Amino acid sequence: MVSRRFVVLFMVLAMVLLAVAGAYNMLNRPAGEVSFTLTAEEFGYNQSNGAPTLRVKVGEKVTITIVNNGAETHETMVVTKETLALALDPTVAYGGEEGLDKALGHHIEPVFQGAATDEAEPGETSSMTFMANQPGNYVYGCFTDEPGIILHAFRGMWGEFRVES
Ligand SMILES: [Cu+2]
Repeated sequence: MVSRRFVVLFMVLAMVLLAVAGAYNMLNRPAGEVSFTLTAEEFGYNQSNGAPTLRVKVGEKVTITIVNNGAETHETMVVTKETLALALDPTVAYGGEEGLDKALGHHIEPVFQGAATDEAEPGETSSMTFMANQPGNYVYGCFTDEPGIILHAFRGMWGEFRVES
């Protein structure tokens, strides 16, 4: 009886220790490198699952790769939520890339240096690598347009990108 109680107590203690060690490890995870691979199609990323929220730690070197499984050209850029808000405004989105640049007052730019892929044609893969050196809540999205039509981001092709301190 006593020994069984001892075993149970020992197991509980071991679980508590493991949980504490796990939490410590997570909180103190050294900044390193992290990579994500997303499929791109009309009109979303990882469409069957919805665009995932990507989380990184400040200071990490981030690689995002898109695999274009769609029938149109796609890309990805990490931008501010303000830029996305403009892209989601129909009066802007229906003007395509040109309309967005006009609304921004300049050509669209990534929020981190290098945080944009080249355009990927159907069947192609394209990557970006950048340093996530500023904490905050950003978004990634496709800011190309269908010929003469609207921005892909407006069609739902975007997701959250969080840089946690
Ligand atoms: Cu696209």
